[in-house]
Amino acid sequence: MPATATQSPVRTTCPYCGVGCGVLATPLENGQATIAGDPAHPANAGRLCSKGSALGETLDLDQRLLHPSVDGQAVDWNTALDDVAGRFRRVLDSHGPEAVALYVSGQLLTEDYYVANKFAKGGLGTGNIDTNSRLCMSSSVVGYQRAFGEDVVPGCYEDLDVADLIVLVGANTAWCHPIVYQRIRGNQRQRKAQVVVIDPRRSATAEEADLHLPLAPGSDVALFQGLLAFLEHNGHLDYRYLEAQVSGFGEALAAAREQGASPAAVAARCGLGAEDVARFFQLFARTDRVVTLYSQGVNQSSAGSDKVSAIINCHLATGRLNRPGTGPLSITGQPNAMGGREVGGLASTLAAHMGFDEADRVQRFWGSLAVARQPGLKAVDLFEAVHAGRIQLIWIMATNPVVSMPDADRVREALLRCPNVIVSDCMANTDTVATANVRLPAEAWGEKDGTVTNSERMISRQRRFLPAAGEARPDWWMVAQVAQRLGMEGFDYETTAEIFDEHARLTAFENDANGRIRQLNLAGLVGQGAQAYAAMAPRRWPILGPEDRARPFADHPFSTDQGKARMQVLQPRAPAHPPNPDYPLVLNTGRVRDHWHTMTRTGKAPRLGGHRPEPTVDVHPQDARSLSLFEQDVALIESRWGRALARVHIDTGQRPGSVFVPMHWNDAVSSRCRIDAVVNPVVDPDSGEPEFKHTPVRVRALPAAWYGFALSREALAADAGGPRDTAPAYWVRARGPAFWRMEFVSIDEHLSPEDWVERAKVWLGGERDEWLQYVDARTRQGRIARIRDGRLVGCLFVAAGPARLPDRGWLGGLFAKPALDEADRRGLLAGQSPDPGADPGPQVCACFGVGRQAIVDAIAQGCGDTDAIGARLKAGTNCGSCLPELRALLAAAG
Ligand SMILES: Nc1nc2c(c(=O)[nH]1)N[C@H]1C(S)=C(S)[C@@H](COP(=O)(O)OP(=O)(O)OC[C@H]3O[C@@H](n4cnc5c(=O)[nH]c(N)nc54)[C@H](O)[C@@H]3O)O[C@H]1N2
Ligand SMILES: Nc1nc2c(c(=O)[nH]1)N[C@H]1C(S)=C(S)[C@@H](COP(=O)(O)OP(=O)(O)OC[C@H]3O[C@@H](n4cnc5c(=O)[nH]c(N)nc54)[C@H](O)[C@@H]3O)O[C@H]1N2
Ligand code: SF4
Ligand SMILES: [Mo]
Repeated sequence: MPATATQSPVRTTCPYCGVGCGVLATPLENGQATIAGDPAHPANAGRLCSKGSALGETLDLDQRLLHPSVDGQAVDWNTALDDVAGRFRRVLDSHGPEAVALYVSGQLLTEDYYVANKFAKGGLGTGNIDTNSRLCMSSSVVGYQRAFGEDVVPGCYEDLDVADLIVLVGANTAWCHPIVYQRIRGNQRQRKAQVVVIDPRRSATAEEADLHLPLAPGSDVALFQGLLAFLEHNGHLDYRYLEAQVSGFGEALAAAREQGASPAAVAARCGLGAEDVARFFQLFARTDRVVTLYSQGVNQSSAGSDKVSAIINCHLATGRLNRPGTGPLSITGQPNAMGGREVGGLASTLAAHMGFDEADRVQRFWGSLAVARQPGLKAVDLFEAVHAGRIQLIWIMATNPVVSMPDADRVREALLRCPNVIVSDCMANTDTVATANVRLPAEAWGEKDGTVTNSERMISRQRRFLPAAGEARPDWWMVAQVAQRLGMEGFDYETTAEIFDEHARLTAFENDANGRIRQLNLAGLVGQGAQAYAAMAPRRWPILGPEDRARPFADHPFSTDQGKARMQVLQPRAPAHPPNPDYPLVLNTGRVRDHWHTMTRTGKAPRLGGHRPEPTVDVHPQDARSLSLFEQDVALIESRWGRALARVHIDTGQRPGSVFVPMHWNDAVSSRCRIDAVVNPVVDPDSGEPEFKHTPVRVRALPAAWYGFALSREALAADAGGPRDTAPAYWVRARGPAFWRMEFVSIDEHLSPEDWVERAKVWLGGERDEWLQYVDARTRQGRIARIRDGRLVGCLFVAAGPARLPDRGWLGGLFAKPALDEADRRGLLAGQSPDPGADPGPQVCACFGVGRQAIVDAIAQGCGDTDAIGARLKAGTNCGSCLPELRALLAAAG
């Protein structure tokens, strides 16, 4: 019987990407909730992508961290907090404030973030608080500060609805910001806006662009400098705007001019076709309403800040910002990357968009606390200081650096060496939690309460709709408790409303002193009271009164000394570590559609496990040939820093010489698929943001002896030692509907099919159940199925080659059957679906579980567009995240 709702829907915000979609969550009797898009939220108007739609599947308590513990012993909160305070006291007394650090996250709420930042920079008096936004947004922060004198995103999503040209640079928006992408697509279809995608690989986003420029990795500065020179040479600059609003343009233009304005020369430098570059330059020159939206292909680079400046230069030189449909728009990754920037969570900023040169002002506001006077260490340097023992205590909150930092094995080593590692997380089994001395259970989404700011400066409420799990507590509460135990004043908060109010007051505090206005100003929310905070509708800052301003600089000077924006003098430079004979390929990394970061939450949702059940290394056919790599091989990817495994996928969308691997897989769900162990720790000199998109690597196939997979109703323990200790070299676990899935490859030639039967019994358990089994030593095949009361409970298949394995989709379907029939049993033994045509193939639509084959069939039967496919199969009709793939299948069918 379906569970019934216990109350009316709660308005909250999705905890994943920076689009910041509004969610209606309706709690159910059974502790779960139904999830729907909030039609009243301006960011999404009721839509949700695949990840947002599946939020209801992530709420169970499986793998939750429920109790505090110290050195592996469960303790009560008092003991845990006393212990943490004691550790701080000892390190502060013996080594001073520079020996302690916090490493926090854009997934904290603004209230958590404000308290953590105040604790570090005010209470402890150290700048050593950095955040995973260092890995994400810090190059954009530098770019905006350089240009505008303040970290302000000048535009908003509405600009994407009315622009005539949208340039997406280093952004796979279709997969990473799907609801914003749907707005872009809407404009492309209805208003015929042109979409240009600049990305070395043909991503899902690039597939649907009017023009795709697969530039050489890292050559963005050369491309945009070339564009600037072209615009000047052909008389497309807005000199009136430049004279009135911009400084430094003479030098900036001279530097661009040196690069030459000819599209052919620029194309040669960027590894592009001259005609494509000319088309892009002309489109940009001819179109007034241009938005350039960019993300990690720009930020995560040893030239990240310059890439941002090169884009902003082109907008300033043409006066294309601060008007509807124009502007440079960095899209933020995490739900509260912006909120973190607002409170000053980066080691390089102080608080409320004030720098360390304004420490006196912050000191006046924070009163008795001794405010830090120097910036702290940025993430990569911070973990290096932990490794070297200069930092003796680190408190990590809401981030998983053992998986997400570059040179990740060294980060793990640093944490294992550090005597005081405190981790607050809502999950128990992360690779970072495994290194902690003290584990603190944090409230998860649905339990916690506060605010987040999305990519367009819109502040929305995240509201509680579930009780806290176990003994979980809010992050701000833990920090405030420790601060109070250390005798710090100003941490006796009782509610998030109070904290938000203090943050709002700081943004307004002495704002406009000496004529310098900080655009981040929430004066209009100061003193609003708990009720108004509870009911707060989404608002976009600056918030000075009841009306919001969509464009902060439209009628105000920039936040620089003279009130003018500043163009930058730039010189293109090559990525820090070019490929070389030992490591001839470029490793590019990023995201897949249905997983979020280190998978601690999306890994729980059955419907999100089917789209990409394994990490792939995507290789161009040409490279695959020269490296003797074949589809479905398992490859070892090695760099000077480390190694990782992934399944080979041959992909014509790759740029030859580059391979792409997703960042999500980790040691909790796979064997050595943590790609960040391979990534070089090079950073941008100004922002400190790591070069995640460019590491020289070599790739070779594992000498596989056995390929196999297992499906089971119960969780599978791949690393459980089996007979003869035959743990496979490569394994990956994923969640499917009604079953767990594990894919594996073994390099052990001595194993026989019978050994696999033994192993299957260990993995699948249940000695007493009925077993179906078939082994053939000659053709090297093994098939085994466990059946209880006529139902399939688990199965395992092995073969000498990947093509000899049966389809997972058909087998997955058997788990849904109340009883197997004779044909099913014969199929299990034969390793083949009794009706091969019924094989659904890999999952495309996560919402309705529609496989590739059904879509291909529907197209063959006359469905000519996505609407027709939707009408027949429902695929693509809910969240729309699979629409690019549906269109690709339509295009492939011709
Ligand atoms: N599904 C999903 N969505 C997410 C997330 C997630 O984990 N999963 N995470 C969120 C977060 S925190 C973030 S930061 C965003 C990231 O969102 P995106 O930045 O859109 O995603 P990425 O896949 O990291 O990288 C984007 C593209 O940069 C390209 N690129 C690599 N090198 C270069 C280069 O030199 N120049 C150019 N122009 N492009 C290059 C890559 O090929 C890749 O397609 O996504 C957010 N949304
Ligand atoms: N190779 C490669 N590496 C990358 C990137 C890349 O493109 N390529 N991208 C980088 C980028 S842009 C980012 S943003 C990072 C993201 O990397 P991480 O921040 O390390 O990834 P998450 O999995 O989001 O980690 C969040 C953790 O916080 C926990 N958590 C969730 N909510 C809460 C909460 O409210 N409180 C607490 N205390 N814990 C919570 C989750 O269970 C999880 O363990 O990865 C970076 N690393
Ligand atoms: S686009 Fe998807 S992941 Fe991002 S906020 Fe909206 S629903 Fe959440
Ligand atoms: Mo990010």
